[in-house]
Amino acid sequence: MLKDLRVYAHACSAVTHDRVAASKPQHAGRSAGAARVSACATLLVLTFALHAETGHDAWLRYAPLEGAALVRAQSEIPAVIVNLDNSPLAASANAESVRGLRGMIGRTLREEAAIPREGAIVIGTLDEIRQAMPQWNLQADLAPEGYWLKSMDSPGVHYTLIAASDPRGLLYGAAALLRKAAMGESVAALDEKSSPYAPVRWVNDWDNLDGSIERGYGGRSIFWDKLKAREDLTRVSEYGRLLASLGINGCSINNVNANPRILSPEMLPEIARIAAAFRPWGVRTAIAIDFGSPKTIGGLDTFDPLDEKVAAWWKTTFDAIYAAIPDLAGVVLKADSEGRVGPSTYGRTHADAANVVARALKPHGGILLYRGFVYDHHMDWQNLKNDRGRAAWDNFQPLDGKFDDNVIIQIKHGPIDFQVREPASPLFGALEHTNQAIELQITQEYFGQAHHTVFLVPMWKTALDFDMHAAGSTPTPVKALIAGKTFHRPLGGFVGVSNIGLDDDWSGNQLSQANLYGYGRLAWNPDLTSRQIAAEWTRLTFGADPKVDETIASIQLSSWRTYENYTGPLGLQTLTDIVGNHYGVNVEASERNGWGQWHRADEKGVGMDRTVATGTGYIGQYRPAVAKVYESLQTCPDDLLLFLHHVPYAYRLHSGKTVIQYIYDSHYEGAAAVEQYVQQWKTLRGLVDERRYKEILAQLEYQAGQAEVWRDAVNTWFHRESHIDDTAGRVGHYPGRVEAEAMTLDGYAVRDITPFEDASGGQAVACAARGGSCSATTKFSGAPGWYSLRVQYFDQTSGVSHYRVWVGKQLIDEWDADMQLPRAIRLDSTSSTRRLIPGIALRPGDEIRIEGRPGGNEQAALDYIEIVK
Ligand code: GCV
Repeated sequence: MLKDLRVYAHACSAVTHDRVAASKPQHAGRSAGAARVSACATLLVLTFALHAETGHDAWLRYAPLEGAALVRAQSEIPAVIVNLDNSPLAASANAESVRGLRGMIGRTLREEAAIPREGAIVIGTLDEIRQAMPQWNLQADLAPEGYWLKSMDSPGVHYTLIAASDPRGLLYGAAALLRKAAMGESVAALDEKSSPYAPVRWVNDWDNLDGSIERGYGGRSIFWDKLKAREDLTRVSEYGRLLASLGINGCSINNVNANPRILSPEMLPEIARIAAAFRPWGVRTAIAIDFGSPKTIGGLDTFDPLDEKVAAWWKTTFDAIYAAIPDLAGVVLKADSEGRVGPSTYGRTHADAANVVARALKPHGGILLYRGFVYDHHMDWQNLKNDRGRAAWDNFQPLDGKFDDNVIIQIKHGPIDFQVREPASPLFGALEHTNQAIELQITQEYFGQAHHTVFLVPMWKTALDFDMHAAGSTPTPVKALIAGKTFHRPLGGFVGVSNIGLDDDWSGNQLSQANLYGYGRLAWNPDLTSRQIAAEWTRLTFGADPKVDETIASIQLSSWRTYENYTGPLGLQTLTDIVGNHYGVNVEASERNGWGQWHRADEKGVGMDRTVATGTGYIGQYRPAVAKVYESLQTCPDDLLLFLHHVPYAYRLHSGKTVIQYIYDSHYEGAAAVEQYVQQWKTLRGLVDERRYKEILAQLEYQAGQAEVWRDAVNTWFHRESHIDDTAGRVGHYPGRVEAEAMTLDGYAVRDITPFEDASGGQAVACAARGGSCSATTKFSGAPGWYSLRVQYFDQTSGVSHYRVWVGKQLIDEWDADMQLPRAIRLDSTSSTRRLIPGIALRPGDEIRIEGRPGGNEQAALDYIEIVK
């Protein structure tokens, strides 16, 4: 259908052109030609509307089915829909079904109040359906929030039941039916029961009350603006709809670095408005609170959790909140972490802190997610026994069994902080009498933010599937532990740190939506494979073309490894500026400070010794079966080697390669892989709507340049530190590269760059001529032929410089440095950006001149050019 329209639109555009050319001398009268032009214009508008996808609809586009899928769906979907349940959730399920099917099969189902004598989709709880149709004799035992999609044949009439044990299940059942239809599956003979893997399936949005978002890359907050809930909360209900389609049942609406003001009485109506926007979608609202609130908001002289006044204050406060929002899901609490106050102020334990809040929530059915992300960020880096990785276990394992039943310890998937490669946190295997949840970060804080494509599902699955050997010989993967299955806990589940904001595409990057989708699908069913999730997302988001599916899956499924390859392989962690923007390269930023993200690379070797024998003892926090594998160099997996061991650069991996050569090679492989993604994506031209095609292409092209920046920076650093050459001779040798500082400079001044690895040769050139321009010139001395020119320049946020490139007297390219890169203030790897100019005919002696005109406080800086075949 879309393809047909595209062809027709093309024909129209040809007609339109002819008409314009031919019609100049004519005047009045609506000729047949004009009418045709106008019909074409209408169609073009329609076509444009169909193609101008912003990403706002995400995976709920309900695009028209095509071909056999359409024919089948039209024959299988009945004309009527009946909703037997009068809850707002069932109303959403009903409305969404009508909306989705209208979009996909082009028919609007008739809504009727009772089950008709013709085929119908029937929405209702099991009890309601049994009551309406006792003769169906429906037998099923459905778990809370679970659903049953069931085809029922009464004589001559075919019904499709969306049955559930409760209204939330109806919502999830409707979403599942729509997903099936959108995937082109038959819905004629259904008998599918599904229930969530765990009761807690939340997102945490780190939104500040002023409308900014901590680690948010998709625009400003959909919830907050200027310390109030936004006037227009449409996006909140749209977000609720997206979340409901995945089975997410709770959302914490403010930053875990909580502004205490969230608990002040004037915020109650604001929270209530947000809760109302979410409610029809079965998403219960939660809030993040500050542990010092009894003092800062309550006016008490203490927030000691064992003080009765404090307990009473929490009780009164939550009684008032629940009076306004009876279905508040609960609370998230970050205490004694990264400067937040906590029980340590009074020498109390985390259990004391958690329980005093949990007891105030308990009468209302509320739960407390108490974050396990507690560590000392002022540790002595010179003490080789210190280890931030130990912190979660050290803080919480001794308290196992001391937490109330409505407390859940929310544990980041790895022991540090969402790094590109970490082992599963040992704490998962150490809590037998305490509820736990896994915290996964959907927002790509350490994963290139909105500028790099990294599909996180394979990484999350690695953690979820990891067997902690926590109960003898029974397999105890992390997913079973956090769902409470292993130790029969009443509560537990999944928390995802969300990646959405007000941007049209929600996440600042079309492909990053897949991470929210994947998180939600895993929270419902962690046994889904990464491939299944990628296929679903791609089909729902971009349509049914198999080439689109294969290409996007191939990019997505390799993207974590690719990103790891060009950032920090072998368990080094993301070698970014951990005290700055968490984006650009800064290999040493993690060292010589108290934050504890140390990799301990020096001239002799690299890696954190976390062994029991000689290191920090972290490995001993795992159960013996796991500890044994990690402790020994013989069995420790290469991917985690440098997270767990300190080894010399010449140490040989299981593959036989030395550590240093692996570092070099993986960076080249990673950068080459992104270059390949660009080529793969280009094959989708015409198969993906133009706007999203171009946006993704631009993003991948940028990422390819940035991956090279990473490659060169990390390799340069390790080369200089280790004094060991790359056996393939690449590191330090860049064919066709001409350093800006080696060019003939007019106005440009040479600058040393910090850290040195962030610019080629450790230097760049910057132009101080305000209002004027500078130039850097070189003479081409290679063989005549076609070349590509790469200009590596610096795009800071402090202004917009203009660049022009000349070959001899011919201007061959010009552009503005106007990207908004994350806190790109300095000349470093964050602002370092590549301009690719393909197809240039060069002859020996040609003069290549780059002219930079500074704009604002940006200095039109240049790192190098590369002239490549
Ligand atoms: C919300 C990391 C992030 C912080 C975040 C913290 C946390 O340190 O950089 O932005 O704070 O984790 O998870 O609490």
